[in-house]
Amino acid sequence: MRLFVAVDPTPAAVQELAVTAAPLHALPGAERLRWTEQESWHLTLAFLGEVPADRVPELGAALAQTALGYRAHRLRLAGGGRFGDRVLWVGLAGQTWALRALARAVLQVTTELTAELGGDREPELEYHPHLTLARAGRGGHPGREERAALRTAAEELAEFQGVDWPVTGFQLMRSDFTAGRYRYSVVDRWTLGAAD
Ligand code: 3AM
Repeated sequence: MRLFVAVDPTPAAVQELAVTAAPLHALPGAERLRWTEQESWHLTLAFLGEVPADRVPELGAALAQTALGYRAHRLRLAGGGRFGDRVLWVGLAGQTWALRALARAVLQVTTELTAELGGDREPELEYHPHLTLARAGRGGHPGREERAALRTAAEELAEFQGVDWPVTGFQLMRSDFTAGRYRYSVVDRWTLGAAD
């Protein structure tokens, strides 16, 4: 199964972002973008790729151990931008160093397994915490309207400052490509366990 590890923003943070993002859907060309669904909004800590079901218990044990070593922290969804002409994202502010440390640890404990399995995990040169709002280009290169919509939406998000919310844990997610799109489901979840 295709797996990744992610943090979910709280419902209040999601709701606030939904209100902020709604007008972006009306921008010229925005209808050509593939907007992510509010129900699946997440912050990816690490993408693992294809992992056989019989390796999931050991993966879960390693992630459970990792969770024990990190503290709950607070984040805000803030700002926005784009990865090239492909991805529109919302950024993070607050205790982002804690999220980065957690992402680094998750990457470390999963690298041995993913390296052994091969797979298509792209090398992460730099971790850039973000929530993906929309993607451009179905298969091929995004067209002019899509690129313009992506650029304008990124500019509109630049000043966004969301509410403060707690990161209390993370989850192992499964990604299934069905009916023409990826659907995500939770495989397991762990609470951050380090004492203050
Ligand atoms: O939704 P975001 O951007 O947080 O981009 C994919 C998505 O992240 C990323 O994993 C998350 C769940 O699908 N992803 C997909 N394929 C990938 C790959 N081959 C990948 N990351 C790295 N290498």
